Amino acid sequence: MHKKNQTLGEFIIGNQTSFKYSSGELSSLFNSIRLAAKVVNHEVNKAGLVDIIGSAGEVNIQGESQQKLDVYANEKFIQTLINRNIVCGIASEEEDDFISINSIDENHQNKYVVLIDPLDGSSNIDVNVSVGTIFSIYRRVTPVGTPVTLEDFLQKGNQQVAAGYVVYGTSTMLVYTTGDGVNGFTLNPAIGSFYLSHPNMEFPENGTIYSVNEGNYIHFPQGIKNYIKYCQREEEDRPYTSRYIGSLVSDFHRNMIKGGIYLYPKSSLNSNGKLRLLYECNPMAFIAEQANGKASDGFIRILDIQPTELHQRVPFICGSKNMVAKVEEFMKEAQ
Ligand code: P6P
Repeated sequence: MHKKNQTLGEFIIGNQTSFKYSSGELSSLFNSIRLAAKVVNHEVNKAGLVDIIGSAGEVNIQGESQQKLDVYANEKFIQTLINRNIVCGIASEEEDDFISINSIDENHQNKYVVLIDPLDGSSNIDVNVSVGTIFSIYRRVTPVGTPVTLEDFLQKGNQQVAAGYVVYGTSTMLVYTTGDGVNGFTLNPAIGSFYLSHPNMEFPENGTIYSVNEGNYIHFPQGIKNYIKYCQREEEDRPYTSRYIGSLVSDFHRNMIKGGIYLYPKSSLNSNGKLRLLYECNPMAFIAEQANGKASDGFIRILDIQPTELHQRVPFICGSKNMVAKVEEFMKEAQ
């Protein structure tokens, strides 16, 4: 049930019954994410004014230099999640290992693990291009009352209880699912509230936008090369358009609204692609499927992949279901 101009808080309360776990816990989880999103949004929007642009001088486990806003966003999301006392563990792109969080009663009673990419697309920060936060939420699988373990984080994407992203673009939006469709909320910065602006978001089954870094073309598998040429074939009057922002959340968001496909395939440069399974591909795949879209590694469903490492990478093809199916056809033919 979606009422016009509903706030995010009202929406969460109004839809708690559709969340199969304790309603209060979901509200608390999303309240912490909502708060962190507002705080990070404030910093992102003034990045050009304050000396927080540029590397924090450190390098994260991915070997990428950490922009100060990366570090800031990471700290803000972790702190707000800890303060709500329902999370027993957090994994982040910016943290080498997962963080174990004890409950206030010190008896490890918290039930949820959260995995985040606190600021995806951060190389765009200092050129004023939109960036995003991605989050993925699971129930722990090890016994409550014991410290969280790596097993709690290495769950298949089809076990997620919620996932979402914040896109810091021309407006700031929070888009999420708890397994009952996808809804988008736009921040009114004047009063600091998110309002339901995009109820029941869905990928059109077909689209004409493809998003891929064609600079890597010669390194792609033959099936991907064949698909890109298929998109460009003029004799069949292909109305395709190439749009690649270099920020997954922004490309995904545009493709979900207009119809399109995002591809980050494996290549001779990256044997498993670049994107991380746990806190980029799985949450975006959950959202895609809940929005009538599709997400695969070119052969199998992203959400069925059994993770083996916290920061593992997978090839990622995601968007309008018929476009993803077409890529899988080309990959199969080229095998
Ligand atoms: P490339 C950003 O670093 C990111 O993880 C995604 O947001 C983005 O789509 C991709 O990498 C860009 O990578 O190699 O094309 O610059």
